Amino acid sequence: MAKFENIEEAERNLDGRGLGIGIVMSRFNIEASEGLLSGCVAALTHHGVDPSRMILVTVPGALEIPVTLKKLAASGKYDALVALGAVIRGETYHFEVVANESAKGVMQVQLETGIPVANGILTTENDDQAFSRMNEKGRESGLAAIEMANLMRRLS
Ligand code: INI
Repeated sequence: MAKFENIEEAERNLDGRGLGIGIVMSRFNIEASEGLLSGCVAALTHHGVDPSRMILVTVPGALEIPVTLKKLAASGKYDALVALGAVIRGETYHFEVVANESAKGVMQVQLETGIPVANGILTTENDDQAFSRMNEKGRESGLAAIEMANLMRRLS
């Protein structure tokens, strides 16, 4: 990124050492969720997050993710959280409800608690789209969690 003289910049920091990360994963559409999880955990460990500082909590569906995130945030043990799940239009007529409400809940948790939450809940038309995006989306979510955890520390 361009440097501007005389302006302090909070640079992107992807050093995961010393961070506690909580992952909440929906078991609905489990194959896609597990693909998300493997991309996410690979990114976290690659960037130095110690597996002993991670927790994985699974819930029945995406609508149960926000309240679980809120509980983890309240524990004070985690610097950032990750929400993982797949909401697939082909599977349900209330796709919009599940997709919109889970995203809204994730946003609400981070704003209410101040603990950043990376939103790795995929919303797709069908299984194939979910399978082709799951690895990269999981990876991006892990990186976002590390970056935001470090940014929150830097700005405190
Ligand atoms: N939950 C998901 O995580 N993905 C979906 O695609 C989905 N669909 O298709 O309905 C889904 N529904 C379940 C929902 O999240 C709750 O678990 C359920 O309504 C019970 O509260």
